[in-house]
Amino acid sequence: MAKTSNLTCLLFNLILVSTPTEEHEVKETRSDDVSFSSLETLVQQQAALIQTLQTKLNAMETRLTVVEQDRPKPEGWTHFHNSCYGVGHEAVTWADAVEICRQFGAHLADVETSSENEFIKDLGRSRGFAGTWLGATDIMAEGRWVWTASGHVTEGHNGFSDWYPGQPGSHTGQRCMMAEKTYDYRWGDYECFHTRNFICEIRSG
Ligand SMILES: [Ca+2]
Repeated sequence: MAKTSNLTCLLFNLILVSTPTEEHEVKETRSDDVSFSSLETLVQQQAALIQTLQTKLNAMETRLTVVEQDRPKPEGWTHFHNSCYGVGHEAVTWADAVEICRQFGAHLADVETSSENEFIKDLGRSRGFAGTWLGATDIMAEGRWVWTASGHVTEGHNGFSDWYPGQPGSHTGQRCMMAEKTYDYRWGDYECFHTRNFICEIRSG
């Protein structure tokens, strides 16, 4: 009798262990609900944090613009429209010109309009420079000429471009833009190691 009772108990326990109960399934469902709820809360917190950071970034950019506009321009530089320009009176390589402009908080000049183009041409023309380096290069992607200051391509932006006919040429290694005297200061591409004068630019608005 005792053996029969023990066997019955054993079978009963086996059934309990091997058969998933409704209660067990409910517990799993509740666990999923909790996890999803936590994830949802986390996503909302992250979205709020991103919004806060974006607001702070916008405020910092506004303050930076104000500081840049208030910064006194270097002595001897010339205002024209929304920028001022410094003329490099020493002939240096394109890379040196980039670095010298950077030391003034400026960039090697980019040309965005025909009026700015004429102004920059005259800076070189009036001094009789053999050429002036400008701030465009295709060193990152051959044939794709980009103004380093803005990242815009030299053709198409503002609908303005002033390459001399046949320029930029197909010669490899000519990766830096120059306004050259023999082209009446229209644009040509040259090896960056040449030494030329240069024009720096600081945007003021
Ligand atoms: Ca410019």
